Amino acid sequence: MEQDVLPLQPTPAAVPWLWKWDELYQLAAMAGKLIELEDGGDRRALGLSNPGLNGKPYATETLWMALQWLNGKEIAPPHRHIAQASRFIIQSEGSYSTVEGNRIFLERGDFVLNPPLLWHDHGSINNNHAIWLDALDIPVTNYLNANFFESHYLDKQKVTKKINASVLKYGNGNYRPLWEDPINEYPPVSVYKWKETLKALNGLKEADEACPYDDLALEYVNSFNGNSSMKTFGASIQLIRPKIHTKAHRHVSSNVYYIFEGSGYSVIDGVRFNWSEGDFLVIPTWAYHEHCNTSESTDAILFSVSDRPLMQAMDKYRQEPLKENDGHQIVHSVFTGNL
Ligand code: GTQ
Ligand code: FE2
Repeated sequence: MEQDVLPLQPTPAAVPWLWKWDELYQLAAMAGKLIELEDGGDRRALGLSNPGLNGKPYATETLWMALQWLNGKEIAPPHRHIAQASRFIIQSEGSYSTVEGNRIFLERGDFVLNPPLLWHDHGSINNNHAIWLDALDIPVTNYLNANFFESHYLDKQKVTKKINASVLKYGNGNYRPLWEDPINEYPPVSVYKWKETLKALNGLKEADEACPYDDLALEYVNSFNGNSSMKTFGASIQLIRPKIHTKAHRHVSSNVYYIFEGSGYSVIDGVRFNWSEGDFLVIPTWAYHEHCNTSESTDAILFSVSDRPLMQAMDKYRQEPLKENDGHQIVHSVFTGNL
């Protein structure tokens, strides 16, 4: 049988890659100066373009990841699409996202959901610019030829609910107003506040249990059904304690990391990637990977997005540990940014 048709194992075109924060920040800030947002649902988003994907602006075969820059007092006009969207907030003091009339103010570390076909616009009420990491399933949607996109006739939605309504109504997502039926499709609260996430991470630290491959990691879940937050991808927050060096494994799912705090390195298929706050890292599907927090005293906190929920839904997910060398790869080079 032709191996192009039935390869022995996954053969990702996406390559392991690291984008440094300083470079990305400069590009995004320059885009903020040079590019005006226009009507028609426009966004100022810098898509992370994996060098293995022939110039496509995709981070992996399945994930669109972009740095979105919003200037102070600016409005990114309303639109909607079938693509599932989410954002992790890198910087924001006074910026918001309005989803179906529900305006939520955002702070650093918040994880925000935008389920399919819900109208959304973003804005900032003061002079501060905002920077978000957008994660969408655009590559999957386009591969399936399933995309729909529509811009709104208004230049911003009317706010029809109280500010921060979904947070006020559902709290942390563990409670449901008794007069409402469960909404199982997507989590009822459209934001996971950083304050809650940090509390959960600190709790896990006390729990005396850890994962050999990730140290302490929590997936953002739909608390009404236990599933991942989105259907085609999920997101996690991970804390690697000082001096922890995890074991290597590989799985059928690709991951994109954002280094929220701390510094260390990951080894991906034998190449060492040194990272620090603000960097982005791609781990392609089926690549061996392990992580190390090099600090003696501070935690490393990593946000990541994974297409694992999609793989699992289609019964394609597999995972295996590295068996040799006590579960650690042999490092043969250090990533320099050259292909
Ligand atoms: O903020 O609505 O990075 O629709 C890509 C597509 C952001 C958004 C992106 C989008 C958005
Ligand atoms: Fe959008």
